[in-house]
Amino acid sequence: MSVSLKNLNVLITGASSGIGEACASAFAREGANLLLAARRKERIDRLAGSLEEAHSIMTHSFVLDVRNQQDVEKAVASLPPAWDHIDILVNNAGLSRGLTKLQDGEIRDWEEMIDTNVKGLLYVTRAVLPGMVRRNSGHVINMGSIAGHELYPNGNVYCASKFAVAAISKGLRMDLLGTNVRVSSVDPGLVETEFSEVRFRGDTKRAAQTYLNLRPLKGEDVAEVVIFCATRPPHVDIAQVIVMPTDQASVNHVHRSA
Ligand code: NDP
Ligand code: 8X3
Repeated sequence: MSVSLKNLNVLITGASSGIGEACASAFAREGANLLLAARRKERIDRLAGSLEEAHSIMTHSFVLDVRNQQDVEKAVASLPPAWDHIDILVNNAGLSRGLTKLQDGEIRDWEEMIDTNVKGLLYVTRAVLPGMVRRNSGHVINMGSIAGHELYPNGNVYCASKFAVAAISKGLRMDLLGTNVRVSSVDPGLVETEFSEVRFRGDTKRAAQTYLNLRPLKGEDVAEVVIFCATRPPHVDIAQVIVMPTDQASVNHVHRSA
């Protein structure tokens, strides 16, 4: 039986686009109050306003670059009084940069992926988790990827960053054993978002090739899985979910209709 998310406080990183934005809408529909974080302020402000109006929930949006440890710590420590605790953390902020053989790789691309997908996720978790442990209640939902289970040519550092997320999720479950704090890893295959545009630095034509002639997942499909994890009864922890488009059998096997 599912449990209610009404009036729970949910922090979503990377809420300005794609899967994070879809998660925000899905949690809002469930009546949760939302802390929305990303770097693009206008987007999260707009999203916060529209979700507040549509669902009569509380929201607080704030600019956050998860790569900056001090900013992360300060942002979590200085939340307004109404947000004195976080019930659910959705560690979604992440990105890929480039698709290049390792021997030709751009060091700054590697740094950005590792700083965001691995270190950023750790910084946010480190800032939020002690409160959950203190209250003996909470749920960390990490956005992993099929790229954290399998490798594809030229995916090297992005895949490594998602393998790291898988390791962090598993390790966290061990470290939290004996508490009521849950950890889930939601690991999608191809989802059509701004992900590929970011990977190819605004080359929309190349980005579109990624999803050409197949039916990718939508952000909403992944958000539904996140909500499923979050609404299980307290004794149930969905540790890991791999969610793929029907047209994708592995990172290297995709069915394109033409
Ligand atoms: P989008 O590019 O649409 O969204 C990425 C989000 O991450 C944006 O809201 C962006 O916000 C935020 N973000 C990026 N860097 C930072 C940063 N330094 N600090 C704070 N926020 C940041 O892509 P997706 O929605 O697809 O990606 C979301 C997550 O899902 C990522 O972790 C990705 O690895 C993962 N994923 C994606 C898949 C896909 O096929 N699309 C498949 C499997 C997993 P802003 O730029 O405003 O800061
Ligand atoms: C994103 C999925 O296969 O494009 O994590 O790397 S993939």
